[in-house]
Amino acid sequence: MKLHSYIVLLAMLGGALWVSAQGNIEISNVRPTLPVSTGVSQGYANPVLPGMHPDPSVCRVGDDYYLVNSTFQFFPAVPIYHSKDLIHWEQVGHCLTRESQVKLNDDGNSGGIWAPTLRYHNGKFYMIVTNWAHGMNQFFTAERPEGPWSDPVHVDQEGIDPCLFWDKDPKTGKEKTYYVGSAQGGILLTEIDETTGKRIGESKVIWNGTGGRYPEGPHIYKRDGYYYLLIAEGGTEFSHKITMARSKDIWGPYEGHPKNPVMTHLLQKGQDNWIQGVGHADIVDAVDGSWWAVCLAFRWQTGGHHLLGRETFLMPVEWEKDQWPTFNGGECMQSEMKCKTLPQSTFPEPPRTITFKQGEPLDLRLNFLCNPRWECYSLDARPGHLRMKAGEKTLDEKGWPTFIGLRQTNIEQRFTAMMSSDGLRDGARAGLTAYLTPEHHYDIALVKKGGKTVARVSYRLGKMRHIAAEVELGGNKAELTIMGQAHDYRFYLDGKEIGCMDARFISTETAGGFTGTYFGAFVEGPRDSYIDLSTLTID
Ligand code: 6LW
Repeated sequence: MKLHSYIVLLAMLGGALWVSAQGNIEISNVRPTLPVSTGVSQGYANPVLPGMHPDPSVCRVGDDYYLVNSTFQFFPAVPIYHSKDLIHWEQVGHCLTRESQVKLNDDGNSGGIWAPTLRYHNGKFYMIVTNWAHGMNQFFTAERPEGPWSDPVHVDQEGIDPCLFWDKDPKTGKEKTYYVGSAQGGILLTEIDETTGKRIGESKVIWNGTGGRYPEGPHIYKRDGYYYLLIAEGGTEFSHKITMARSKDIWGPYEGHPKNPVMTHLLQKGQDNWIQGVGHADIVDAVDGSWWAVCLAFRWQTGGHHLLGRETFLMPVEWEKDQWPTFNGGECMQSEMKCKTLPQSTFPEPPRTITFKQGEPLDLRLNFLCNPRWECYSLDARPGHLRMKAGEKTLDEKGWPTFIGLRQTNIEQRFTAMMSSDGLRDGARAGLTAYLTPEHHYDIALVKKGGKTVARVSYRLGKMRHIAAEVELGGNKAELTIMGQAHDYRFYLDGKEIGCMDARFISTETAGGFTGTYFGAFVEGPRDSYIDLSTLTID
């Protein structure tokens, strides 16, 4: 079947619904429902966005806050969240929902989309990002956070972790657009032509950081006549840190913050903290004049391993006029933050059970791997079900296996689906996976062999492939469950445990990369094999 995509812009009462349909699968950006205000203003829980939400970037429009994250090989790319208090976030869509914006097809684990920056300028949203699989640095614009977002403008500048900044030329009073990114071992600045993405003049390394490895993730702000540069150093692991410098001239020289690093947990006082790897921050001035930083960090589990990826955390920033800012009073972040906050405003929890209906857009939490092959997915084949057909790739391969999943967001979390083996041919495998990379995942799946169906628990650990359990199925239906816990994953067939495996072997420390665990449903094998999914439950 030929892949076709089109965009429909629909005017709706009280807002707009934007739908990009791919085959019969709709990826939509729906305006958020109104938040329920609780009015509380003391304390909050970190992370504010649990599960794989690294490299957060935040901006404010009036009293609304918006935030984006990296998504690597997952599609749609760059989720966009909305908040009224910086603590509670509701996803309003994805910035990149179509192939003309995001090509990921040749991409393996942790390639693709890295480190976006979100800004609001002159009545428009800008999202600039690195795509390793296609064209490197590029930016997109939108009138509304939920889109539609434009096609990319490619920026003629090497490097990663791009940020945009606008400033008036003091001599001419004309506005200039700057690109700042990480390249050549430092933080690189260049002026660009916003309409073409072409560089204007030379690019220059303006700061090398304080000597930590991988100076990266820069964001630039102007306050009280100073240009402030906020960056990450130390690499995105236990030695990660946030550092700052300022200058009266955007081109430098930059002097470092006297208290650098302004935040790190790589200190004695951070050694027993559950939260580690703090870095890659962005700051925002709130509507009440307070300042806040979002940053990434991870929560370790099972002996110094982390599995959920790098998550988004929030901390207060004190910033008096002409002074250097202080991050969280110079103290480490905690999972229970005790500080004055903006008046708190919550959103309804997303449903625990995801259903599939013809004509209804997919739940915004769901992702595919790379650019999906739309002919492998259908909402039309069987009402109330998502039919997933085996494609050319298996779960063990890079690229686009037939897969749909969502982030594991709690260390203790259960993922369940009801499956039937009716559509499976001999040699096919379909089920659920706790997935970090093509080489590191644990699966519970229905396998058809010699006319019989078994429920199989299997592990892929680098070069090792292991079948841990096979239980013959009585009928043609089964409820499969994966249960995440601090030290183990447990696997259940119709509520009965049939396998258990140490969590640490699919941790980032073991497997590497920048992503976090996804819970997904998949099918692989002979091309005429399929499964029909009616629900996916995460609780
Ligand atoms: C990102 C870099 C980083 O580009 O990890 O933590 C990389 N920081 O800044 C990928 O997320």
